[in-house]
Amino acid sequence: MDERQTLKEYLERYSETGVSALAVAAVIDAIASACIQISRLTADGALSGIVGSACGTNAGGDVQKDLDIRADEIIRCALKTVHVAVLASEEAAEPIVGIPSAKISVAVDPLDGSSNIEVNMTVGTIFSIVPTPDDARGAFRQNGAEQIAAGFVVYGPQTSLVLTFGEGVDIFALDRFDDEFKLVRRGVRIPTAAAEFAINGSNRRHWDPAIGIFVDQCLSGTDGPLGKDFNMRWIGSLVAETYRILMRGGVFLYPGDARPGYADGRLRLVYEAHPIAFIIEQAGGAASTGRMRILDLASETLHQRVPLVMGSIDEVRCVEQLYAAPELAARTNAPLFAHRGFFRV
Ligand code: FDP
Repeated sequence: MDERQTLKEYLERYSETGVSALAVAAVIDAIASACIQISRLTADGALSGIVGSACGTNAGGDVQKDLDIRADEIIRCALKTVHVAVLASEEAAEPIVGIPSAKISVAVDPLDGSSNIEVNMTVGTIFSIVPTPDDARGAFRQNGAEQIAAGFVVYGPQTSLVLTFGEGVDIFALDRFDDEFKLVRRGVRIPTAAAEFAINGSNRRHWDPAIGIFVDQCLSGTDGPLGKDFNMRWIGSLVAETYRILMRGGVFLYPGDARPGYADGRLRLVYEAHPIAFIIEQAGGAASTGRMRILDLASETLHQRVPLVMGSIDEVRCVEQLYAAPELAARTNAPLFAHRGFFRV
């Protein structure tokens, strides 16, 4: 018999810690149920009518796929059953007001990585739970450090839920037989140093010098200033990259670049970078824009973008140092990289 703790049991225990904990637990339970439905749709694909076709454009200007829209409907429907003051979704231009007196508000990316749907690659759902301020309109203008809880679900070979309440990171796997999430990892820790990096290298010519230098340092391996050989991965799905980093370390970069509209990168602060940064820090990693800590940032607009560099602390700090003094790094490394750089600075 499987003795693993279920998510429901885990949330019951957490909800005993206070009145607001009860509300938070109810919200996570509702999101988890919605994610089980989304997991089924993702796994069934064309059999459930999901083909990954484009249906329009969302408020942030991204192409919306059929599963983006279905996932958004499922999450909204699930959250109607619990006490949420304001719900922000990547798929909605404006926040949706629920029960204004509710103590918590929720931001969600219903389906992250949706350009991967039609190629049968991992996608996911990201969520952030924040306290509702006196003026609920300010719910998503708080620093990321104010988050009460955050998590994401990856729909991969396994469906896994990653969760933090600000006291470490635990992981649950979906038991498809019982239709329940079960605890499989407690207190996940990211190695402080790692030798794997993830970046969309096709944007190389648009990057800031600091990013180009860092990537060249990784590519130069044991001959370079980082003194080790790096492996490279790019899945194009933030949730999948984050899960990999939680499992074995590494650094993920989606920097700002010179393409029109990409000055602050591609990822959204409120429902992508904030929750991912909270999780990464709680697992002992770091999350930064390259210039400052993500959790110290507050959003001015709901769909605001932000550069994101996150993962193993040593590599994130290395990028921050290059941003602090790019000319120094360029001077130190230029001769080496002029010869060996794959992506030349
Ligand atoms: P997507 O647009 O497919 O939803 O959240 C945005 C995101 O995916 C991330 O999951 C992913 O890391 C990134 O965009 C992929 O961007 P590129 O198209 O530049 O590869």
